[in-house]
Amino acid sequence: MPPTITAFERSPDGGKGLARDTRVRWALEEVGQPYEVRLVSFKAMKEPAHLALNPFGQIPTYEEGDLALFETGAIVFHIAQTRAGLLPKDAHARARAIAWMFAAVNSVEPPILELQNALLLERDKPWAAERMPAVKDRIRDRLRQLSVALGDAEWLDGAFSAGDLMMASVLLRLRASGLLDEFPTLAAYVARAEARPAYSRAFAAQWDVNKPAGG
Ligand code: GTB
Repeated sequence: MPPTITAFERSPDGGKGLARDTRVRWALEEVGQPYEVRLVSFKAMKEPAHLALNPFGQIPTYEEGDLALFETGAIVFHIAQTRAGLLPKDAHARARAIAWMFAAVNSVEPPILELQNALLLERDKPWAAERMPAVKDRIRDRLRQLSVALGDAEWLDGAFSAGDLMMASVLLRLRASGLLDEFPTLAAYVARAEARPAYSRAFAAQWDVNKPAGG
């Protein structure tokens, strides 16, 4: 039986690939693993059957045999560990690729989420405009550091890895803000990641679910 993931029945981004099932689809596509998708509504996500898979009532989840996982970092790590193609064989290179996966979700994604919250949830607060420059500067600090680490390399540490997959997925969410374009080497890095055939297949699969009727 192929693994089954969950995704939004209707993603709030209308299929721009920003919901987190895209990174799991992408990892599965990179390793050539067919998968099934169970679409869930916001209501169903908070019901016991889904909470048994993800205690936070979120997507995506991953089920394979008697294994059930949540958290995209853990899911992509599991896929990368159990199939060839997303982690180097050399033990040290593998450990460094895993470090980049953690860096993506633990060091780079948090300030980006702060921006999303500021834009979506705090826009009408009296202090929103005053806070925004600090929120953006915290992202710029991380992007500056990341662009130094990347330098003029194609990927973060040798060949494309699960570390790049997670990092590019996190950075993609910044595009609409214009902040990514302030760092041309990172914008080019994300564009290279998006040009991978596996990413295109993952994007197309989620678009198929979310595209406007008749689109
Ligand atoms: N840390 C978890 C992980 O990495 O798996 C975070 C999972 C998560 O945030 N899931 C979101 C969710 O289920 C969907 S991706 N939210 C519903 C809820 O909490 O009730 C976040 C997301 C949602 C919408 C957009 N968008 O519209 O652009 C982008 C990203």
